[in-house]
Amino acid sequence: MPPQALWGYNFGVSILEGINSPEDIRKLSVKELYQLASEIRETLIDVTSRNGGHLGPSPGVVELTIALHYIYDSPRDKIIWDVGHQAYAHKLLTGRRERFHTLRQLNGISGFTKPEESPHDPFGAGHASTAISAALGMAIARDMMGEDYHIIAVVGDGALTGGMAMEALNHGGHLQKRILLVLNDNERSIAENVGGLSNYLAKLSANKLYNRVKDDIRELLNSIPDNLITRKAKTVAWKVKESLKNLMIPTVIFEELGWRYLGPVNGHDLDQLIDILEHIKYFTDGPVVLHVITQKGKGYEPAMRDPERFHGTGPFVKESGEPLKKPSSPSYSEVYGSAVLRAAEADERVVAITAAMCLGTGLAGFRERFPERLFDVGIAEQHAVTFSAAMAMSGLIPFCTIYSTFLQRAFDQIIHDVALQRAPVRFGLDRAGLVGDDGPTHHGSFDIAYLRMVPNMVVMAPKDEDELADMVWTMLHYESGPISVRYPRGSGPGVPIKDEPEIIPVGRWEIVKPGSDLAILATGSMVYPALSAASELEKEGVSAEVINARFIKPMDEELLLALAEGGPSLWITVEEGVLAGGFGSGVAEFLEEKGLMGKVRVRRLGIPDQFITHGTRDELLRMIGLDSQGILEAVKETLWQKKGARAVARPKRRS
Ligand SMILES: Cc1ncc(C[n+]2csc(CCOP(=O)(O)OP(=O)(O)O)c2C)c(N)n1
Repeated sequence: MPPQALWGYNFGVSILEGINSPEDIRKLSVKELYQLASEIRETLIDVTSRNGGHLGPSPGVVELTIALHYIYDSPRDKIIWDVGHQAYAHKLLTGRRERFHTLRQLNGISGFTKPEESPHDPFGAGHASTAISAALGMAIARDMMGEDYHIIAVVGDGALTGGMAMEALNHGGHLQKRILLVLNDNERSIAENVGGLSNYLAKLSANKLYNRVKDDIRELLNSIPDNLITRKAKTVAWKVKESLKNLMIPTVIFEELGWRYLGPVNGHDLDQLIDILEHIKYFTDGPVVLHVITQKGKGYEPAMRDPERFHGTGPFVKESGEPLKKPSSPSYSEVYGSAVLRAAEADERVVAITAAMCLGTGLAGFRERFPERLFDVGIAEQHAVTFSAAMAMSGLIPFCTIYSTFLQRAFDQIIHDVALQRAPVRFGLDRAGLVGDDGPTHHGSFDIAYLRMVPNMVVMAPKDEDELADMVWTMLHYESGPISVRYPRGSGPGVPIKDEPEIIPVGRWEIVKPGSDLAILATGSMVYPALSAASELEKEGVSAEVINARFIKPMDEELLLALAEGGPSLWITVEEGVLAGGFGSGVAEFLEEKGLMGKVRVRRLGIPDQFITHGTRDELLRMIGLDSQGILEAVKETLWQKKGARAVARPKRRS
């Protein structure tokens, strides 16, 4: 019976509710496993419709997840999910069912795999293309320590475009360790997958002759009762099938690299999956690739229709798939995307580069308008940066647009290929600061620190949408070297955007509110909360100057000197980035260099030296004191501590 026909199968009682660990799955019949799959899908749709999340990746691998847990013995055997965004079914089956409704919420379970959450998550993830390296490292440890367990890495065809995955494939062929790489091929990254490799995978899965012969052999084997066929005969049949494959598919890249290639198999057909996984578990040694074909969003019509939008979604109406709340103002990503599009209209040398995040970075409009000038390089941030550097060195104007957290991957390329040769790459760092429910793997906490230390680099952060548009315009016209702008996730204060953008003089700050008792030097997303704190202080008779430190590098030294010489002697710096090596550190370094340390007391506010959990952006900002109330309290506390400061009410500590 084809699996689709079984989806509606219902035995009247919930099977999922009886699954407390993978052991419970092994007690079920295949028919019951299909019902389990359908219940899991319902739960995934239900919870993500309320909490948001990755609805696309997880429904696509429901049968695969069930089959893996049916055959392998987790947590003894290690299942490593690349990215970890497709592991929702895995979470449901590994003791996290009762907490699943807390997915991605503060104090709830994470949207990614996380060892501290469960022994069934042997390796944490969030960034792509790490699973094969992790599996190989684990295999070496297993063998050196004389242990015996199976290691399975589940990697998407998108993640396979990442350099790390390629490096590990190469190394894995050399090491010849027993690991299984399940290649989950849904022909998509977030958008359609790109490149020669994805074309090649499509050819592999479309090899009709091979697939037919393979299915015939399988059917033949299955038609013989188990008591009439020995394991040995089954193995011989498998070998015949393998030899046929090698005849019909001239070069299987994986095999050339030293991996045994099996598949492709239908990833929604539990019988087939169980059959082949069993074979792999008992009859193969060394590195094996199992090519599994799945459909993204399987079972949820809106996600199958628009997998790009549902890859990662906010809460939505279950029946229609429509977003639950429509933002009242355009997101920073959209503002950035429109500004880059405007730059492209003004100058035909402008090109945009994305590493598999076209929609997320607001470049979908650019893709539509100038498809030949938009380069999606796949999940390949390092390549994206060096590729952009060469474009810049050769006369183009590249806007290399990458989430802050993923640009971490390309740190050396930024230094070696961009900054060292002053290549005028324009960097757009989306989702800089806390991203909210995706949590610590995705927070853009480090970019101020990792960019401001690089010589020749300009680092900007806008206070609002209009300033972001001006900054993109400034980037278009800046040719002396690399220049970057960081902006947060979601919407800003919602200010109107001028018809004509303006160039901002590089290194020039802005005094947004004058004051005499203290100065708040805020950057980017922290300027408006600093202004609110300042107006509260005003009510208590404290006059705070608020400075929009829109250039983190170079800083406005003229303004800083004037402030140190004639302004208030208490400075509060505020940034949505790590304190270590951040903007506040830059201010302190400046004072030290100029011998002004004795004149000014600096208190730095920012992300403390710890990984911040998941939750809504507002909750997290509040938690670490980066909202207006937190700034207000920090100012009062500092004033209260400062010898000789004017009397202010002692701040109450927030729990
Ligand atoms: C280094 C890095 N860059 C970008 C991303 C954002 N991202 C998350 S999932 C994904 C697509 C992954 O595609 P694939 O591996 O095929 O898995 P699928 O979502 O199709 O199941 C991308 C680009 C990431 N997690 N890590």
